[in-house]
Amino acid sequence: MPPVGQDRVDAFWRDGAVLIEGAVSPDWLDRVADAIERDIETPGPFHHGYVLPNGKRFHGNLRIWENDADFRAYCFDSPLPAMAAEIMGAERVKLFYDQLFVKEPGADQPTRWHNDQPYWPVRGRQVMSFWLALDEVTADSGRLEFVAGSHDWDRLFQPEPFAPGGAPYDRGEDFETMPDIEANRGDYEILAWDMKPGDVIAFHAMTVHYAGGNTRGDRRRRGYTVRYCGDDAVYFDGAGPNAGLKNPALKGGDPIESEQFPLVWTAG
Ligand SMILES: O=C(O)CCC(=O)C(=O)O
Repeated sequence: MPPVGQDRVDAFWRDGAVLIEGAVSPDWLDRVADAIERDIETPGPFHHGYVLPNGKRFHGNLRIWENDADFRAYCFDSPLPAMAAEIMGAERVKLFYDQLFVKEPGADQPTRWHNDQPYWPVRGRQVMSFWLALDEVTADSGRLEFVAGSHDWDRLFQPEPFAPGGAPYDRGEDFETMPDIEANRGDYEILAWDMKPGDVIAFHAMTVHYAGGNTRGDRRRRGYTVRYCGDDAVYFDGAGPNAGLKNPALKGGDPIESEQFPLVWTAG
């Protein structure tokens, strides 16, 4: 795997998101694809899938590396940890968690505009994700979109449920209401890339993003995201975060590093 390269690192820090084509080899893709089918068959405790009113299925799940050797190997041993170190400029890279987003053909519910960090019990600049495409991804199959530069807004938006009828999140004091980006797309610079299997998008935890629904009847849209933290990331124990991501072993301000958030890469 060649390094990410300075141009892409610069694009990440300028825009908050960058496409890395062909980042994941066919061997890793096969292992992840098989693991996804196992997860759909037998989801663990953090499953967050649902069936839409049109009968089509969205399968979501998180912290799945903890129960599957192939997801674990991808999070620990694939090129991703070194890529995260290069992008973040980190000396130590910690796995935060992994998450699956499978929009089956016709699962046309978009993923609402949001930024990730308010959903998470972590604060810091060195916090990022890699979204891996398992299928060809196009505008009509649930492509990801990003508001360029929004990672630098320094604004935390109130988490809202993604599932129709999902339980509300705690209201955080410093959380703002997300502006209606959908109705005012022209006011923003929006970045989006068609993807091929094996491409990844690297994006910052503060970048405002969205994904369309899968309106195609002939193609799945399987996305697998792995999230990493670097040197400055600390545990946050205030209001807002997803309960399934909290870690009782840590208290507010502790460096992100524990059994739940393991060290996966160090410099030198
Ligand atoms: O794949 C999707 O629909 C949403 C992905 C996303 O929001 C994420 O990985 O943070």
